Amino acid sequence: MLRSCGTSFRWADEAPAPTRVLLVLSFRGQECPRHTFMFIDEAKIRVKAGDGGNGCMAFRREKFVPRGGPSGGDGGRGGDIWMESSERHNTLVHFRFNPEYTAERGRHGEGSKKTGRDGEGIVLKVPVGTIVYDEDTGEKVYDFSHPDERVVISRGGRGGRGNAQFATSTHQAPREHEEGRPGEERNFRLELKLLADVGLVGYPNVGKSTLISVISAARPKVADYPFTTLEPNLGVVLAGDKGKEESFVVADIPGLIEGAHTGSGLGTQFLRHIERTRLLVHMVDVSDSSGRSDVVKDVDVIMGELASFGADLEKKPTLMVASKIDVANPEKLKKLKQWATRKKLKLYPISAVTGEGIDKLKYAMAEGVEKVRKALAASEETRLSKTTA
Ligand SMILES: Nc1nc2c(ncn2[C@@H]2O[C@H](COP(=O)(O)OP(=O)(O)OP(=O)(O)O)[C@@H](O)[C@H]2O)c(=O)[nH]1
Ligand SMILES: [Mg+2]
Repeated sequence: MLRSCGTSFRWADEAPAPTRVLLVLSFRGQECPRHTFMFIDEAKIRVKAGDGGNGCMAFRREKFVPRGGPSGGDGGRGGDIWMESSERHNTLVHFRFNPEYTAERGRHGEGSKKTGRDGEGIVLKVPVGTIVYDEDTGEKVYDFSHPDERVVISRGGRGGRGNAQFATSTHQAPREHEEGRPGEERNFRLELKLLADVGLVGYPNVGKSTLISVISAARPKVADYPFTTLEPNLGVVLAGDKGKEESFVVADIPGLIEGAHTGSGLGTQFLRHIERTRLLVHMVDVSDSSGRSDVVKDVDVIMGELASFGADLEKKPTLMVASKIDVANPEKLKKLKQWATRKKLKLYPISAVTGEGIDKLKYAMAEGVEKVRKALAASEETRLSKTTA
């Protein structure tokens, strides 16, 4: 099953702190201003660590053991709440569906000096790059800059002592026992600078913004003229079965035209926003609305512009998409298919209007992102094992 999700981003000027001004913007139906910018994904969560179990008040009563003495056990500790950075996550979107977490409480102590079991802790996974703030004080709690970092963000309550603990030589039948301490309850704000995983490229008007608007909650302006998009738009896409969704970030950037690297159209300056993406989706309009007759030339022009940007963009893993197939010119579609077969590339024909091919493309994007993610993790592991050897 595929689902897209609702989300909003914060937009921030990239001026150095402390002059940095943060604005809260929902990108629904809004165009972002012309600045150098970054997108910030944000989530608020409430956590409650487990309460400690109560200490028990009991006395040993057994045949042949007169005055057996106090035997109340201690309560168990409440579970802690941890946060761990993970490379498998790259957005905070999972916290929007599940903003509250409560760890298990410790079991109460029992007679025969039995200590209660400790409560289970909870580990919340966050993407590398997440900064955690205490929502109530505004204080920065932690900055996850590396994978597999783990910190306690909320401590479980201590278990109360049972009456056995209060026995002394002069106080041999204590009735005192303690209640467990409550677990910490805290509110956090999580912030993550979003990097796009997938970049949409192609001529103006091929349907890039329309595609991002049907696969994510981003609502960029869509119109039937070139250069509708003047600034990149980001959208978070969820793909996979409910509860096990993978999320990834897609960037829709202004269209490219022949000579963009020399400044034609809006130039190639926006390509820097997709320099660090893991995958490109190259969209080719196969309808007659493009006004161009040769789809293969369209592909070559865009590839040429990507190559002249100089960041190896043309070598990135790329999914080829034939857009607007609901109004396709059959000749153009056939020609693009033949070209893709010759190049041993898979072509994804889609229509953002009828929805045809959209789910398939979404799965392919998720799969592509995951593949590159795994390859990067493997090469990082090899690098680390070499440096430690
Ligand atoms: N029939 C049809 N029209 C589409 C489809 N996708 C997009 N369009 C139309 O094509 C036009 C351009 O769509 P946009 O999404 O703005 O194109 P873009 O690639 O973002 O364009 P720029 O922002 O100018 O680069 C709009 O009028 C859309 O409604 C489609 O699948 N079928
Ligand atoms: Mg657009």
